[in-house]
Amino acid sequence: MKNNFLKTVALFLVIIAFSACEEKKEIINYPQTDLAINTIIPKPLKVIPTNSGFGLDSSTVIYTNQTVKGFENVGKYLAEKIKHQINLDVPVNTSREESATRMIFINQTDSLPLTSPEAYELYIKNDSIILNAKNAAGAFRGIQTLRQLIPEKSNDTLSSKPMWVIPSGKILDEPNFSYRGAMLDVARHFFTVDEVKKYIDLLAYYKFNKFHMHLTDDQGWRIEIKSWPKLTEIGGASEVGGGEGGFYTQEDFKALVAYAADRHIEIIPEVDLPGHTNAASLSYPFLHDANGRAKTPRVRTDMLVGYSSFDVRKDTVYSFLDDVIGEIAAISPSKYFHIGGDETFATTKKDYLYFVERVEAIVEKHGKNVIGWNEISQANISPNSVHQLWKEVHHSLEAVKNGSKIILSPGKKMYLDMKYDNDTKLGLTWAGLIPVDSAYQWNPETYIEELDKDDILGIEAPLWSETISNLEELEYLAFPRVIGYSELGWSVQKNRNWEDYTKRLVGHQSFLEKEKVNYYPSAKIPWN
Ligand code: NAG
Repeated sequence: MKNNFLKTVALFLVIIAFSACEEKKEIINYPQTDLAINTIIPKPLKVIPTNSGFGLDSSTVIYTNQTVKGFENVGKYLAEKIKHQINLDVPVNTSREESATRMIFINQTDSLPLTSPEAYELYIKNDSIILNAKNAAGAFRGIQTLRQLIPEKSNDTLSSKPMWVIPSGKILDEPNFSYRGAMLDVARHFFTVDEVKKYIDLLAYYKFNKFHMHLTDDQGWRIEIKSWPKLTEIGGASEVGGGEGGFYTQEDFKALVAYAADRHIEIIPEVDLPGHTNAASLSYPFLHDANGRAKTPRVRTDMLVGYSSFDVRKDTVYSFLDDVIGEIAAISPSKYFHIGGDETFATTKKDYLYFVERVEAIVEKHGKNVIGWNEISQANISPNSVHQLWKEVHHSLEAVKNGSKIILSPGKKMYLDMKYDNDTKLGLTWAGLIPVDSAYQWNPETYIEELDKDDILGIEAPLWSETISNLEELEYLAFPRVIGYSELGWSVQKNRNWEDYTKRLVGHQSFLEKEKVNYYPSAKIPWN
């Protein structure tokens, strides 16, 4: 209470101090720019234009609330991106300099007329920009909107210094879904820390908040487990096509978690079990189910699925998993741990159900909730476990009956590894072709008729990597479809429309080019 009062007084004094200098400001007649004609993706909830502009120039200063956790970092991130975008230095949190006439305030407030913790409110006026958010995550989403409003070119006729004119008005915004994810398969092909960071950075620009890492599969084990070193020594040494593979040390993984967290993105680790485990069984043969249908482990560089299984009746398998899950859980702040659970054709159904229930208990013992591919909902699991739909909708109905929430990743709509069209050189086709318009034109809220919106946590776009082995190829399959998914996750249905979306997407071409994103130049988008 007292704290809030002091904060209000401090803010008031700052405002008075700045208004006192009002007379020094140049009077600028901004050209009529219209905030209503913006290219913001994902589309904000509400945009109310006014008839002026804010001139971003070398006298602009960002003022952030230093006392609230994370706000100063949001200000610094904005300054860094402005520098990168238009090569303009904007100081953060400095005591006011004489030359500073324009302010960008990033404030914490508890009184937004919106409910999401990621909500924000952006006022663009001709002498200041005020971004209000309940917490740093909301402020971070808000600065992405602001970045998208900064024009590429300055107007050099308005004042003595170059000015980048941002149209004025008010934006009220919050996400439709709390879970907006992308997944990367780093097992079929390994992607370096820097490659993953670039993808995370791009996802942050589009307000994603989850990044799921598929860390293990038949062809590779990609995360260091100190108590079981052969997992990466042997299991990490190859990949699809016979390349040398690779793995993340625990330090690498922590660095990625921190990098994502700075962008208010949570990393969710996945260890795919009990199938998709050839690399683990190759490293430690006792894990392999030698008496069942599973194929004897060997280095696998092909793209087949469904032939491996752990021996789920052995207690040593569970002590191994206790170590693995324990080590990863200790360096992973997410409340979720993804246990895979898909395509266990080499495990009997009885064994599979028994296994999922035992592994769920291990995950919970390490303080996490399970996420699993849709098959896990056949087991008797806790309602806290989250179900990720990729294929069988009837499993999703079982999951909801059990009280679980759903993440939607339907293969035929959201698999970024599906080809755009028959000529696409990369990608697969088992779930169909996914051109840019069909990726965008569907409604997650009604995808499964029987479900209520409340049953759905959100959406996630998986990118399996059997056919991609570097960042250019990753970008080619992900962009621009993943930009459309950002809008499916963030924007309310009534604000979404393909015609309007394509017009806005065209406005992102220069961003993609500046960031050297190797996007697919879909003929359906009127690119310049
Ligand atoms: C599925 C597999 C996955 C594979 C992908 C390719 C899931 C949950 N499982 O067969 O291992 O990489 O499709 O599209 O998707």
